[in-house]
This record gives sequence, C-alpha cells and structure tokens, in this order.
Amino acid sequence: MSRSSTPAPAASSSWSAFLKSIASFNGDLSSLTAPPFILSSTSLTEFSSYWCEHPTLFAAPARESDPEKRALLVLKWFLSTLKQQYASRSEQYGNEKKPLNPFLGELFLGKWEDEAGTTELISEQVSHHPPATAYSIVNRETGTRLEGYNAQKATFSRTINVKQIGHAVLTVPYPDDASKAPETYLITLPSLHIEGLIYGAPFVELNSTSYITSSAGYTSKISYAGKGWLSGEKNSVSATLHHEDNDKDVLFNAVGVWTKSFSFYRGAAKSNSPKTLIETYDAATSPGTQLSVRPVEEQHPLESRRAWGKVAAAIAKGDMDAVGTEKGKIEHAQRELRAKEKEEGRVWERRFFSELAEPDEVLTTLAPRVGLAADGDGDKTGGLWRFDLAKEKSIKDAGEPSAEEVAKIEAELLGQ
Ligand code: HC3
Repeated sequence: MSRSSTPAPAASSSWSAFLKSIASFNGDLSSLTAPPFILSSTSLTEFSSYWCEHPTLFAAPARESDPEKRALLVLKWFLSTLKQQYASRSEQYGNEKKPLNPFLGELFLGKWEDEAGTTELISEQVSHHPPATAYSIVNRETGTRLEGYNAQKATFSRTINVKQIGHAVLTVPYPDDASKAPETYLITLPSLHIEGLIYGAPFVELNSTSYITSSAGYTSKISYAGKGWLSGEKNSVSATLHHEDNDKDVLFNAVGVWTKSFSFYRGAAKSNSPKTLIETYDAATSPGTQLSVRPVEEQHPLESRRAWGKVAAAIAKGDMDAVGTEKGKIEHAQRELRAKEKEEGRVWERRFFSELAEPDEVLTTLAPRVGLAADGDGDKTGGLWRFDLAKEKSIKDAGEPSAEEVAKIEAELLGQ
C-alpha cells in the first residue's frame, strides 16, 4: 500500500475499526488486533539481527587501540544500525506491519560471514508476559559481543508512542592485548512513535534521546527528531561525545539523517566546518552483509521461521482462517504448557539466557550516568537477562535433537 493511495474499501473500514481500537488499548502491543493486511509474517525475535547489518562496523572498535577513537567508532556503528532497525521494513511507502508476537522460548539463530570474519546471532524470547526478547551477537575474530534485551511499552496520544524498555551491553576487547580488560558500553534505546497511521501507511519515527556510556568514561548522547518535531527533516539525528571528566567539552559530534547520511566532526557542533569534518557515512551506499539462516528443515523446532512456518504461509496466501487456526494451535499448546509448569512448580528453562539474581556490575557502575534503573527494569521484562556461556556450551555439546525429540517439542510446545 503506498502512502499516496488510500486503502481499498473493505480494508479501509477495517482500518478505521483498527484506529478506533488502538485509541483505547492497554499498552501491550502484542494484544493489538490488527487487520489482516497489516500482519507481518516476521517475528519480533528476528529484529535482533538489525544490530549487525554491518559486521565490519560492529567489529571496528576492537581493532582500534585509542580509547577516544574506539568510543567514536562505537557511535558510528550504533548510528549505522538505525536504518535497518527502524526503517528497513517501510522505508519508502510506510507499510510498517504488526510483527508476530513470539512465544516463550522462540529462537532466531543466524550468522554473518564477511571480511569481519564470522559473527553469530542468538535471539531468544525470554519472557511472554511481559513480552521480552534477548539477544547475543558475537564477532569471533575480535571477541566483540553485544548482548541485551528489550520490551516495549506503548501509549496512545495522537498516535502509538512506544517506549523501549531494556538496554544493550557491548563488550569491546583491546587489539592484541588480552591482558587489558575489555571495555564495556551500556547502550540505551530510543523511543519511537508511529507516523502515517491515519493514511493507513504506518512508519516509525524516532524521538527523544538515547545514550551510550563506556567503562572508559566516554558518553555519547544521541537526539532524534522528525518532520513536525522541532523543525527538522524526517529522521534527523544529532549526537555529541564527551568524557565524563568534563561533560562541557564535546570531543566529537555527529549530525545528519539516519536513513540517509550523517557526518562526524571534531569538537562541538557550533564549530562544524569542512575543516573539522572527520568523515561522512552514507547509509544508502553502504551495503550490508546478508544474515544467513539455516534451511527451515534443518532448524531447531523452536526456531522462529520453522515454528511459524504454517502461519507465515497462510499470511502470504491471505488465508486468514488458516492464520487463525495455525496461530491458535501454537497459542493453545503454549497455554497448556504454562498450566502444566505451574501445576508441577516449574518454570520454562531458557535455552541461552539466564536471569541475573545478583546486581549486574555494568549496570551498577554505568546505569546512573544515563538514567537507567540499576536493576535493568527487570520487573518490566520478566527479569534482568544475560547471555549464559555455560548453557551455550552444553547446547553445542549435546548436538542436534533426535527426530523423536523434535516430534515431542513440536507436539508439546507448538501443537503440531
Ligand atoms: C513498535 C513495533 C514493535 C517493536 C519494534 C522494535 C522496537 C523491536 C526491537 C528492535 O530492535 C527495534 C524495533 C523496531 C520497530 C518496532 C516496531 C514498529 C511497529 C511495531 C508495532 C508493534 C506495530 C504496530 C502496528 C502497526 C499496524 C501500527 O504498524
């Protein structure tokens, strides 16, 4: 559906009903009943891959030894992820759809292979009520690791406004010096709202501010604005980078449009000139690396594309009865499983992530600088989640599940 065209008559009436319904919804996006034509067959667990469309930019800070330049490279990588995260699904026409709401334990696994080496992604739905997705992305060549989790809290006022809850932690080793403790960067997530709803052509605009602060003392403050917000161009971004010892001394700044190009300058924005320009990053001419995902038939039964395969096929055919039936099977099996667990006094064992019982050192030291709760907002995300290397090892050691195990999982967890 293009932004210039209005929805077809049948779609148009269900769209009006949808608009009416969102004006009074309860803040849980997964409970939104969207009309069929706005349903996506992609699950939210897949969105974790958006952090690493450019593995070379992701791994670049670990190849640099100067702390100030490392912090700037982290900012560059972060800004480069925005286009994929927030605009890749609807850049031109405004057709942001409603993603599939992952079931507890759903997985999305993949890897990128390019000049940065192998970079692996593990994404897992670690909570269903409230919905929260955790992820780990590791570049094997440099040891750079990103881990995090996120949930969304939505409110309605003029449009859908989404506050992202959660954070990410980037661990960046020093090049050729294993004795030096890696740096950690705490990354907060921007708020967003949906534009174009009234025209039946939704797309994401970012707003407010997010931060990246590091154990070496560098903090980036990133501000987002859109058309109609302040006075700016659609998808405007500006950022400053300072050291905590002197927050008035802006070491670098960046300015531009996150879907197009942005430039990095030395010093504060007021002195930006060709002389202070360091480089310009052009999102449009920076092709990303394709994530590779195993063929569906080789995937673990809880992997997203395999588990939702029948639902996705029904969405593609526009067969809404089949969508309802197939989704219903998974939802029913999941409800049964939760009831059984409750009865037996058990909880679902997450495969790759564990809930942190102790206060997290990264959060304790860095969260106060950027207004994050030191408990990682675990009460709103079903827990404070961290990647569990021991679990990853035991899964690797155990190897692939047998045909009997696959059939059991499909029956008990997915109702297949
Ligand atoms: C709000 C959103 C779901 C959440 C998406 C998140 C925040 C997920 C984590 C990623 O790292 C970044 C990200 C990008 C886009 C966010 C989605 C945009 C729209 C979607 C809503 C649930 C859909 C609302 C339905 C409709 C029809 C209005 O588009």
